[in-house]
Amino acid sequence: MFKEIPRIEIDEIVDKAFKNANKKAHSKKKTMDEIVKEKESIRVTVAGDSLAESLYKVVDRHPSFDRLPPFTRELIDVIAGIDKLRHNLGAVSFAVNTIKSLKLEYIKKIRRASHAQEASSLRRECYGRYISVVKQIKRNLKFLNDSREKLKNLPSINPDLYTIVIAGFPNVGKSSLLKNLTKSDPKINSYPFTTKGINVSSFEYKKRKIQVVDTPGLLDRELSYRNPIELQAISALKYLAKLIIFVFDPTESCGYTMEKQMNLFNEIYENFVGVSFIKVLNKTDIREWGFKDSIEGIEISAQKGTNINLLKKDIEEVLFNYFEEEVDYFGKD
Ligand SMILES: Nc1nc2c(ncn2[C@@H]2O[C@H](COP(=O)(O)OP(=O)(O)O)[C@@H](O)[C@H]2O)c(=O)[nH]1
Ligand SMILES: [Mg+2]
Repeated sequence: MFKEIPRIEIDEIVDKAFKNANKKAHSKKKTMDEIVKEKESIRVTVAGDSLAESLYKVVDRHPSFDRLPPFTRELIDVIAGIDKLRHNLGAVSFAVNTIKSLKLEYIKKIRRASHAQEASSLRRECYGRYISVVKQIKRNLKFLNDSREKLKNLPSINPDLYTIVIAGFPNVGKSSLLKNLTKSDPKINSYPFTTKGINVSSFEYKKRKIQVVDTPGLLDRELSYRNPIELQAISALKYLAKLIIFVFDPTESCGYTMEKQMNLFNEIYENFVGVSFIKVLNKTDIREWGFKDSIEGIEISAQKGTNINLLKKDIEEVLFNYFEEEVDYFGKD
């Protein structure tokens, strides 16, 4: 989405505008004064149009933030700040309008000029004012260039798909489970707010694509340790997640006690209201290491593939209920 937005270099757009203006400045008038006046008027017109167009493209190619899916909007807000984007786009819009009115103002002035020299000096004056308008929005353009760089690699999570999020402490087996559930290698997307990248994969359920994501750095630590950006990223997940599979490691070989794991589960459970949850106890293949199964959940081995089909059945039940309800809601006879 943000790849379509042009990067603006002020020198380039000014240069291009004035070159275009020179190229197009032809006149078939008879007298020298008339020829110069016509050429200068064309220069002012073409340069103004070219500048306004270059700048307008930046504004126009930004998405309409209000119409974005909430997940995407929240992400953009985390990464670039929607209020700031709006403010900077507003400044660029204003510059476009200023250039357009300068153009009209100088076309009139040049028409009224009494001789060639006056027309040329008016044109130079107009160019000077064009440049100063563009320079005034230098910082706004820099902000937009920078945010474009940050946003153009927005991960390819599709907010319109039913999404399952895998949560749990590091090393409990989330990535292993993701691979096993989807039987394909997850795409790893980098996210500006985690250093680790988000894994995205999918499987099919009754011809529907179900998206599964593993979010290292987000749902793998207590919320109380989070900085505001991470918290906002987590809140973005609330718009995305329909089902959370929480992975426990009852062997505690991940390095976290079951008590800690239970606390994290409770925290996430309380925060994701209206989301379905499935609890999974992983690493049953090394049960002999000690296995604290005081918690109810589906006992699996993500590594060996044990009981993945049981887990799938539970997932399908959640999916079934969700899509049945959706059909009811939209009024199937
Ligand atoms: N024995 C055993 N090891 C597992 C199982 N699932 C994951 N692991 C191991 O646990 C470690 C962490 O797994 P990973 O999937 O990367 O966990 P994540 O950090 O939660 O994504 C790796 O060394 C895996 O090989 C399992 O079912 N059994
Ligand atoms: Mg992982």
